Amino acid sequence: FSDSITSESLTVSQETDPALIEEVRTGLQKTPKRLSSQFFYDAEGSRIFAEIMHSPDYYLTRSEYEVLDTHKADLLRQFTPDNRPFELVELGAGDGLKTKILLGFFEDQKADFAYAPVDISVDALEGLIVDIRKQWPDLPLNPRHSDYFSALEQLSDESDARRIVLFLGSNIGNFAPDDAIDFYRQLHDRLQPGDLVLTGFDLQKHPAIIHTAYNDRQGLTKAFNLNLLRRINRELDADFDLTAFDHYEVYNPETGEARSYLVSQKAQTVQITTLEMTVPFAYGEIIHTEISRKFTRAQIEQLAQQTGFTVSGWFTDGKGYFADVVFAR
Ligand code: AVI
Repeated sequence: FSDSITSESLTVSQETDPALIEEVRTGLQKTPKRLSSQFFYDAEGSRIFAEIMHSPDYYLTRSEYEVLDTHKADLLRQFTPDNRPFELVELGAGDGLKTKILLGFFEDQKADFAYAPVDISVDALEGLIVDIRKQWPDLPLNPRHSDYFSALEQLSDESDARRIVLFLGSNIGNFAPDDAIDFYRQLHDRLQPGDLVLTGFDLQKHPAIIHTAYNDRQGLTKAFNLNLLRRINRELDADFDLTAFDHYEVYNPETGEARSYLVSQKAQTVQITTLEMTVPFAYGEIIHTEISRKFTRAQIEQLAQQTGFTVSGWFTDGKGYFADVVFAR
């Protein structure tokens, strides 16, 4: 199956991502220091994230699963108003856990569609393809190993299928607010009238519930955050002492942002041999690694309106924790 993955070959995962080199070089010279959560997803990071998705404190996956399962028939109706075939382009497909609910249902209903999973983790993509081929051998698959923006550039105008971009799992929450606007503007530019975007938004709720999701009792989020340093050690020949950094998360209900940090537990210096860099850390100094934004309905409607879309479907779980929202181009 590997030769059906377009854009980059599978061997890429063995080499250091040039974007990681740039991120480490510039991010660790900033005040405060920062490293983007985009780089969490090496093989180990993807494995830990899969565990997080199944963990009791991380409600997001369960909530979205419920939304998609409850509303799959409504979604299919939205996707096929006129029996035109459609292509589901899933940005950041991961292990496709939730998407499989839709794929299974659409297959049962004999819908005419293809599935194009896109992911920056080749390991996640590989696993997903094997899985899907096993469960639905006849489902047309167009996998792409790429980041979101390159995937958008590759959206072709050749097919007459309606494009339905899936951006599930609150991945949009990991974008800075301006980048989110920019992202939907780019989507709007690349899609045709009648195409749709289905986005999973984590909604604002009791702050304690959100706080616990990113401070889980099993320590999975801590391991996930620290794994970024392990990745830098391996790929850039650095000597971060993983026992000398801790995970810290804060949720601010005024901004709706959960922010994750790595905290230096002592004054220390880290060598990054490949970059010939020495990075000093004061006791208590942080590296900001992730934003996980939570939305209100008004903010989501405003996002659609600012970027040229109309909200054509709004689906939530029973508790109102999570919304999967259809934007129509
Ligand atoms: C992938 N993303 C939506 C997750 C989130 O909730 O922001 C990543 C994550 N970070 C910590 N736990 C999970």
